[in-house]
Amino acid sequence: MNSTDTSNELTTPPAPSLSKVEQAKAELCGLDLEPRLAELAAAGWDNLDEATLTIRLKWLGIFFRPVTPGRFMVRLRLPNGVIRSDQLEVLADAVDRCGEHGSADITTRQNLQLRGLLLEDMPPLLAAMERVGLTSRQSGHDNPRNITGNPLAGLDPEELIDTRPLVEAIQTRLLADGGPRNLPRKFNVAVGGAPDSFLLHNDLAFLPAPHPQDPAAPLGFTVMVGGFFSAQRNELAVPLGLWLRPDQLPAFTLALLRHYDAHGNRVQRNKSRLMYLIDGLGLEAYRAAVVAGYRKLAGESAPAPLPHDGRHLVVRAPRDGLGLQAQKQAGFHWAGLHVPMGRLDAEQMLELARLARDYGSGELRFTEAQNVLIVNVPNHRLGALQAEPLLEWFRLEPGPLQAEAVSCTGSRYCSFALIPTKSTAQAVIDDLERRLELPQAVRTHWTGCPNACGQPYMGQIGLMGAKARQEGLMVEAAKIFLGGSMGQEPRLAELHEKGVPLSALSDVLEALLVERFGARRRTTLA
Ligand code: SRM
Ligand code: SF4
Repeated sequence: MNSTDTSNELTTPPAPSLSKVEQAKAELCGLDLEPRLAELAAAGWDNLDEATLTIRLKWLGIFFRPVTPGRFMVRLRLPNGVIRSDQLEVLADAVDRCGEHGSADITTRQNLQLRGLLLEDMPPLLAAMERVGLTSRQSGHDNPRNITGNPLAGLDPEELIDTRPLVEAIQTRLLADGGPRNLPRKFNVAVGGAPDSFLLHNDLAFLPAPHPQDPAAPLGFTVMVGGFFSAQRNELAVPLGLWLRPDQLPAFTLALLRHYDAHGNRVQRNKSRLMYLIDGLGLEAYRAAVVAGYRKLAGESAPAPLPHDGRHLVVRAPRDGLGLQAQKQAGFHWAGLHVPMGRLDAEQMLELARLARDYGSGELRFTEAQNVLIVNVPNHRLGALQAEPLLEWFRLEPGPLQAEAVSCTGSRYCSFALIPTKSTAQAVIDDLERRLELPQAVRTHWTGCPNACGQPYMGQIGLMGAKARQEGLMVEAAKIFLGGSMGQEPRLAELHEKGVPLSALSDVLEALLVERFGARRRTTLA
């Protein structure tokens, strides 16, 4: 090597190396494990290499849980939160076989997770799911996650656009050949179909909006991009400046994901979410690149996305959908049942399936507030439905704090958790409802760590697991965030208290609810 070569070597920076996760993904895609699943299960989970166990299996929706080694979790995909009784029964059967280990959680993405499964349970479960039209494919890790939509789609007297076929069509396009297999990071997509806002924390959100030039034309969508929560940074999505017809959504989503696939950050995982890419390119250059990709995918003769000012029809905080509510179809109601902390056991799943079949059309919906709706109940069946024993536990009219309490998984199953989120939330809320009378529901979002799966910044009150010092000892605690609003002017909640020991949480929240939310202390406890 001559002297010039040496100087070049010193001045040229080394090529950035791929993160460990990227290297594992590049070696083998988790989807390619599917035909070998029975063989892997027979070998025993503790003989799997670490990347397969903790990364690749998530492409099949199978999650190793370090907190319950050997007992896996399966995360489904339920587009728009829709599920049928026969599908729920298949899942209930799988949970039931897990005995005391089995349970299921309704997630903050209108989805379901099953717990307590052994690796050898997976091949028969995935086959049984496929027979009834369910999949868990690409529901975790660096994949497009369950796509959310209006839980009241098709029933809602205030509906603007039925999101179900759109969400289905986007999922079908993304999971088909040519869809993304190795994104730089997770990716969240949501489609709004009513005036309710709960959309802007997604990487890509479609919000109903009139045609920019022709008010008489059917509604379409304005495109919002870059929303996300993480331990490092939290953002609401911003207008991309484009308007799409409903039939353009699937190809547009795929084009945007192909661009993200090609240009997202694969070196620093904590700088990989879409907003970082948009920051790097600038919104205009990003928009031009995505439109070019879309036109290539859809064909130059297909109509182009239209320029748009980002104005939309999503103007108020989401309804909770609970109780008996009249559908747009005369003579029918939906029944919105409150599921405490979104947790279900096999028996409750079977009961829900039966109620949906006996009283409704056999269809149920999950909401992002982790509740369930039984839909298409004829008016003359409402009285009998209300008398069902399950409704004593899954109430139509829960208390004002229960109704809108959302909680992530917490330390019972999640190794990131700093507190047992669901049991803490349940105990504190029970306590506060005994102590206080509230003039209206207050939305609390509970999350076990800064990953923010329980969407703490979206709540009027957000709570996040933390540690605090109390009498010289480190104890479990919660940060408190206030002021989240999902109405016409969406706003993320801001930090109010940085570490309230859990033992003091009821007292601190009681004072907050009295001072800021009009709560009155009961003279005798309820
Ligand atoms: Fe989440 C990672 C649970 C919604 C942000 N999330 C995890 C893991 C997989 C961590 C792990 O391996 O243990 C958790 C699994 C625990 C378990 O056993 O259940 C987990 N996330 C959940 C669920 C189940 C919470 C719930 O109880 O509902 C939700 C599943 C939704 C689904 O059906 O797909 C869930 N996670 C969310 C949301 C909310 C949303 O999507 O509306 C967020 C914030 C929004 C976002 O993603 O921008 C969220 N989860 C995260 C993050 C932080 C992402 C980041 O960019 O840093 C992580 C950690 C990560 O990805 O590195 C994470
Ligand atoms: Fe686990 Fe943290 Fe997500 Fe809760 S917020 S599920 S503790 S990763």
